Amino acid sequence: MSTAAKDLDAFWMPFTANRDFKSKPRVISGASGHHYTTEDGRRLYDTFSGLWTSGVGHCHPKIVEAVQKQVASLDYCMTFQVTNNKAIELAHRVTSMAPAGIDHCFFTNSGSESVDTALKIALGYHRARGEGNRTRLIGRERGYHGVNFGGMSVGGILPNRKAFSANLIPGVDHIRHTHDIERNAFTRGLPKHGAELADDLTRLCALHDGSNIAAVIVEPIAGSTGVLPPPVGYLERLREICDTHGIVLIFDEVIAAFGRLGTGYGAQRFGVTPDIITTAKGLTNGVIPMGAVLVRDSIYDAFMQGPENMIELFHGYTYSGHPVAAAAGLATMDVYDEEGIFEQSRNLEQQFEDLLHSFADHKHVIDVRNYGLMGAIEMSPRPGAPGARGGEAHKKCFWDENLVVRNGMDILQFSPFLNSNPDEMEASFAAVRRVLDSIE
Ligand code: PXG
Ligand code: PLP
Repeated sequence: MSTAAKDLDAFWMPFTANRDFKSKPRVISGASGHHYTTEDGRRLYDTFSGLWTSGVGHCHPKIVEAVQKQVASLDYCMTFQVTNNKAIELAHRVTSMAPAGIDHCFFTNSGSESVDTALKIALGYHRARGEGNRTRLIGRERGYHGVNFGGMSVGGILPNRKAFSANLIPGVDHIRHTHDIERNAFTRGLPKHGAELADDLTRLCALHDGSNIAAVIVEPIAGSTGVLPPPVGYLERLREICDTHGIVLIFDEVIAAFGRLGTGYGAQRFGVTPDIITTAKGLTNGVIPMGAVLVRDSIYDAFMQGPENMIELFHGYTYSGHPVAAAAGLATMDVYDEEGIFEQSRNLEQQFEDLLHSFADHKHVIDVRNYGLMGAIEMSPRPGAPGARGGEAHKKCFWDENLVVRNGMDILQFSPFLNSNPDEMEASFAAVRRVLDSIE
């Protein structure tokens, strides 16, 4: 009996329709490069690079080797009170790639933990400076900041919040999202309209008083909600308003960092520097769970006061700076450098944009969006059955076309490998086209 049929009931799957899935499971048992394999020997092309995670491809030999070596030499070492050489090295590596003035790194194990860590650092920073009244946190509608209580509260995706409405953390508000199909449908790259939506933050400063706001967190380009690139001028405007009111600006770059936008960090591609950057995913190419929060010097320095024998930040995870994860991170950074991955990513952008926008004429498609190697094809929902069309597309791609395609409701999301082969990328979109043609 295959693993699929035998064991699946015990596994409560995350963000999955469990009963529907278990009635006909899609189980992966291996991967190499740009393909997955299944237990029955099928080979599937992965259009989502894992879950935005695995930009240089699966089982990259250099990363595999680094992990194997590390696990056999130093498998675990706490970073509370002692530390390990690999975590030190990786902190240097990721901060040296960051915008000037962002020179400190706090390790976590996921994007969700990075977000909650960043929010706590922002609150602690103001308190350390004697502005402990700054407690409000501002997120954005349609934002995704993971699933822990802090990130869920500043997040703006309704189904993720609905069941926990009374338990969200207090003192949070949201600015409006930037999605505007009427004005921006089928834009290539950054939409022209909507920079003024950043002024919604001014409205919240007037409502709560800016001096009470600790931090604003946004994805510089929203990913999980279906890829919403920021309107031209929007991020600059947010930065200005934060500066005016002394608010910490957090860019949640769990997806945008490490080459997805052709640069080390999205901040560099957009030319706007936040105060804190949250990362995960591409930090280790998805091989070992790890996240990192990158922090501006002035914030770090504000904590480094008082008696030197005292802990400055009462926060940390058992696995912060895990040596095997850090070894995977270091090998990933080597691959980024040695194989010119960010440049490869940039060179694929035009083809990716053209392939996505070739769907503009399709009867089901109401919008196409792209920036860097992030893209989405939004389909109209079937009347009375939102999500059904997207779900069917995902399944048909898997069973009929040997293709893994991610859908969020009726939006197909694409996260091609940063080192995709152009012919394979083209073939994958031809297969998506056949599937969309075949569904109602
Ligand atoms: N912030 C952002 C911006 C993310 O994209 C997280 C935080 C949470 O990371 P963890 O590692 O705790 O999952 C994410 C994660 C999708 C999708 O379909 C995207 C994410 C997670 C699940 C699905 O695009 N991003
Ligand atoms: N719960 C208990 C009982 C623990 O002892 C710990 C850590 O020691 C945690 C939760 C937190 O776990 P982690 O540090 O892996 O986030």
